[in-house]
Amino acid sequence: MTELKNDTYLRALLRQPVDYTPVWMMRQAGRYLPEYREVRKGAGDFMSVCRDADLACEVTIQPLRRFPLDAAILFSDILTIPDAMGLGLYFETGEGPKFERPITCKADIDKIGIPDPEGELQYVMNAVRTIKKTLNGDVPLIGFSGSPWTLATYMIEGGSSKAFTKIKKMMFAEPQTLHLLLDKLADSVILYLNAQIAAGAQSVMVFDTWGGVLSPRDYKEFSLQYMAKIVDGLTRHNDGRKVPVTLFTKNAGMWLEDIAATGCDAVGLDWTIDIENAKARIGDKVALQGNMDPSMLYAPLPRIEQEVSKILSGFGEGGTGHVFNLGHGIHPDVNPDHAGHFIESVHRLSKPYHL
Ligand code: 1CP
Repeated sequence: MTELKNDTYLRALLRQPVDYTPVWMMRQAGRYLPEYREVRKGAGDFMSVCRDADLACEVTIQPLRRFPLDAAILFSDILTIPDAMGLGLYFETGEGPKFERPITCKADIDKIGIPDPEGELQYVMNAVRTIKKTLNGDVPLIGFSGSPWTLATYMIEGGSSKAFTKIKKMMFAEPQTLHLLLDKLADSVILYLNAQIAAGAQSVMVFDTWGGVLSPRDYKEFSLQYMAKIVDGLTRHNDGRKVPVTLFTKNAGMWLEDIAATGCDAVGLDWTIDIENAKARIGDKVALQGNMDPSMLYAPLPRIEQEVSKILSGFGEGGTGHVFNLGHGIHPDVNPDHAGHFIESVHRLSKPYHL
């Protein structure tokens, strides 16, 4: 078993006693850090950082040099799987991710294979191995993937979307075709996450950024069903420890009971729900991750601290089973000192909840 100097994050996910509430930030490595922008400039573009294990490791560690974060997250992207399926990922400046060959019909789906994690995606596993070695047991390493539904939105829309008309057209006109794609993606995600676990990831998270654009029935059929399949297929013990799995669907406050029923260890919350309400509904089954509005980091420091304090008291008594986080990724124009104050506040203000 790899010795861990700080296992607070893993313990909280398993609802075991901890001394304080652990914290990490979604997108904690990224453009709000000048040292990240420097590395990306040197590498030329974002995917070149992902494909180079030493650079991916460097930017993963950067936020941990600045702040006493309780976990590191692999530096990569959810779109590595569609790219490995041959869709041709590229980034247009200021416009986000795009695909050269988006999915348009059943024939496109029949053509795509399930990527070999130690083949086309070996660069991701190499990054995991390098980061794990460099962390040297300081904090746990989080592996991640996109959910099948969220990956499918990018693959069918050809990039980011606001109205999701192309994927919804397929969903309502040809549901079986979309199911075929989602099933292939679920199988791919299972292999991919299990390979990250074998390479050293000590917990995994599934990002379902766009599940919240579905109706309750469609969410269950087209997103949650496939996340449940992933939870069932994951390696849940490795290296002498449990490997906790966190599911995060943005805008899913209405469906928390259904998410918790998948058998995941933790549910990620965005900021549109009170954590108190979430805890009352599913806190006896799973840990909760979240849930400060990322825009709160623009506020003056005392206001950030007040919000941290509100969320901690909302989670309340006992305190364990809570991993503090933002409700979504940190914005690129946030002052890093505000992020530092946020993290320090969580540690300081949470201690009384763990006596
Ligand atoms: O340098 C740059 O300009 C690239 C910006 C960037 C970064 C830093 C992208 C492109 N991806 C990433 C890294 C990333 N993406 C991580 C790294 C680990 C960390 O948290 O520090 C993670 C976990 C992701 C996950 C991701 N990528 C998600 C799910 C989580 C979320 O934020 O909702 C999604 C939807 C993506 C797609 C994507 N990749 C990049 C961008 C700008 C986007 C979003 C596009 C959109 O809004 O549709």
